[in-house]
Amino acid sequence: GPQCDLQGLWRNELGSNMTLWALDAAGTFSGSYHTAVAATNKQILVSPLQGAQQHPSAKGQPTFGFTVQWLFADSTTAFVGQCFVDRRGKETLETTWLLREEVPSRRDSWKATRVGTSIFTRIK
Ligand code: B9F
Repeated sequence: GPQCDLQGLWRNELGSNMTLWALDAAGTFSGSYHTAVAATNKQILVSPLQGAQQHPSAKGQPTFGFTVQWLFADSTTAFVGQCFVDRRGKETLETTWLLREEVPSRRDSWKATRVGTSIFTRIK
């Protein structure tokens, strides 16, 4: 079947946009993330991401992971997912994310992680 290509411009159900750059030979990649939501009064800044795709050459619907280093918050989000491609060649990234917020003490660690799912479709 057709290959699923991570490189490009993607949008999720929240309206967040991300750009993924071409993979290197090892399957690692970088990109940028522009979140549409933040739950903070701070100004949203486009933030860098770093990731890796599994078996970068062979198979058609690879798994991948990436982390976003937010430039406006003391927090980190990690996404894992899989790139699916349908018979018409339409690509979808099915992901699950963990958002770790910086908390002042270990006693607050229990409330520091959010989890969710997100679906990205290609816009370019
Ligand atoms: O809102 C996050 C943040 C961390 C500490 C203050 C603000 C940073 C942006 C996260 C964006 C998330 C969503 N956007 C998206 O596209 S990543 C997963 C979702 N998908 C207050 C404390 C922790 C969160 C809000 Fe904060």
